[in-house]
Amino acid sequence: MLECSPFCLSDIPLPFSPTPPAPCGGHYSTPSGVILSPGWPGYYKDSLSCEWVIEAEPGRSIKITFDRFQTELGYDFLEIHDGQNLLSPLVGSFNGTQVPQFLFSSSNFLYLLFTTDNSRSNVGFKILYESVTVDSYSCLDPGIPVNGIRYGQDFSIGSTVSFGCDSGYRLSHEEPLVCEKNHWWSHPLPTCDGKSFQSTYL
Ligand SMILES: [Ca+2]
Repeated sequence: MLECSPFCLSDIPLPFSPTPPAPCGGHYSTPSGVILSPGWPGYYKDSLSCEWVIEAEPGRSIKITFDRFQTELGYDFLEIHDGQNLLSPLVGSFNGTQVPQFLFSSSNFLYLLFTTDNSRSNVGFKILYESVTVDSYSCLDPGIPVNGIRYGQDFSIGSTVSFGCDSGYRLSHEEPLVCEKNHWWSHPLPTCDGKSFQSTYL
């Protein structure tokens, strides 16, 4: 017989329910909102497979911003597809802490799939989304790297912007970003990496 002394934890009635933990997946169609990894603000569980679909009004796009992102590097992935389901083009498969500052859908749907393996967890993610209008002749503001600057203010199709870093920081890639016909930039926004990263090359 199971002995609980002085009492079993499960026997203690909660005076009221706290905020329920974030669900594994869902369909979101409000103009803006937040998607949290299941269990937030605690660690996510093992062996998850959670799907989210974000739907904006027809003719609009979805912008998502990564407010927090940390998963087990190499094993727990957030896949983002540019459309309604897993068959839509893959935007990226993110793990560890490497995510863009934000990204956009090219249609009014975005599909997210979070899969975790059977060991080791982390805090997961907090993603903000909003429905936005995309100008038919330009890309959206690509942002500016932390500790860096951007050269170029023209975001129209075919134009390029480039970046530099504050002294002591190194640009992660030098290629300028080109605004392509599909309203996407040709590369992700570079990062400005600090001195601690440089020392690994010396
Ligand atoms: Ca894991």
